[in-house]
Amino acid sequence: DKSTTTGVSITRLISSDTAFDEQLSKVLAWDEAADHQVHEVVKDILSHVKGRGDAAILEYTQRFDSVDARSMAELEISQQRLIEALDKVTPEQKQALQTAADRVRSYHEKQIQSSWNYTEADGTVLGQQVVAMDRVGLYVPGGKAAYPSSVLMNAIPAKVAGVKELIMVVPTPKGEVNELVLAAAAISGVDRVFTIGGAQAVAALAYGSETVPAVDKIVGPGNIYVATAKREVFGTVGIDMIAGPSEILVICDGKTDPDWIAMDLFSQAEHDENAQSILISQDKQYLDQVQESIDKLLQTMERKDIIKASIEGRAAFIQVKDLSDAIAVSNRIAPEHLELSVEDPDALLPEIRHAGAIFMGRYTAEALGDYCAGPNHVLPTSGTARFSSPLGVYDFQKRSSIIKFSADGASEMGKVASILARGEGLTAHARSAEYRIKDES
Ligand code: HSO
Ligand code: ZN
Repeated sequence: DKSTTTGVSITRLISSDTAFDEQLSKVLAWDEAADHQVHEVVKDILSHVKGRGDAAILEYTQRFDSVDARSMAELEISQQRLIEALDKVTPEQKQALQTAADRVRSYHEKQIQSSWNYTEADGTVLGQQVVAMDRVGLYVPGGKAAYPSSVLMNAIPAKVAGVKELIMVVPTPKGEVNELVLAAAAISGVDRVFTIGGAQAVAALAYGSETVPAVDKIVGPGNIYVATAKREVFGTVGIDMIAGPSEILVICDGKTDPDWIAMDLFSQAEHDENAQSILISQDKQYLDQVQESIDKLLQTMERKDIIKASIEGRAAFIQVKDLSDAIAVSNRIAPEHLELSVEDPDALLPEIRHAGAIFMGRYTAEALGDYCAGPNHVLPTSGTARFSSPLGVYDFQKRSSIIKFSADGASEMGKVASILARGEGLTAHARSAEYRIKDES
């Protein structure tokens, strides 16, 4: 059902309806257009960059971004230029970036994993050594989709993890640079920046060229060409998760100012037409009030066309029996962002099973988390919070197992390994282990 009391029409569901499950599945359904043509174009770009390096990157950048550089060197932004960006943004912007960066850094420092080991009675030592990746590439979209906040959210965890070299790529269509993006890169300690984008930038990072060093992992959001290229180079390099449209789910007990909730829903809706905003409440009248706020506030929004398209296309208001029913529905959705706009969010928290980030209480707007609370804003979307986690320091660290046998340990375990190896028909394994078994005669 679409309720059209006024301007904006919003899908309404009731959790006790027999068809609810089916209706909810429809609301959540999200087809990522698997575009065959895009795939072909991307594969072509990847192979050209792999084969011809700088020359190909340069050609694509001239063609797609209308940048008339004659050498790759012209497409690198110096550290000096990054520092200058800090003076080109306003002092308030610089301060706000700095505050956000400090908070993001402090939060992520808590995520650092350490190496560990333990010693067995016979002196055998077992452990795990944690090491940062050597080199990471950060993709930053150009133009309107360029979020300086995303530079902080991707770059800072990598640097906190101890990544030695962080290489950022950002397209600059018609040569236009985004000073806030450069300022964010300066503040977060990005080591090198190239003004390249698209599949050709992903290829440059994955394969390396004369000028662009090959990285071990590529992170950061991008358009369909970038996402397709990242999928394609996965295996040669690591990649982060590929993000779907942003989502917010608000559970409200009906006592938060409806304007606040309407604006929280808008805050995701304004990202793009496919973003999803869901409101759950046990109070039908409250849902009506938020609908009224939406109709009233929409007219005042700069991005009202995007918001309207997102709300009409993908939003839903769900009426439930009570708060525990609300949690059950939310767990089924596994939202990227979950706001618990209720009196006692701590009482609900233990019941939450799946959500990228949980925003507790009426004061905690998702927008604060998007910019400066400290936790990462790169979060699992499209229900993937069932099995994945926010971007973090752990995504830039890897682990090696450590095994150090004492003579006694090797003798004891040699017997076990030998039996298992012979069972598998692997005689070299067995004899390798048996050499270390002590002669007990
Ligand atoms: N809400 C976005 C992150 C963001 N918001 C960047 C504003 N700028 C992630 O879902
Ligand atoms: Zn946002």
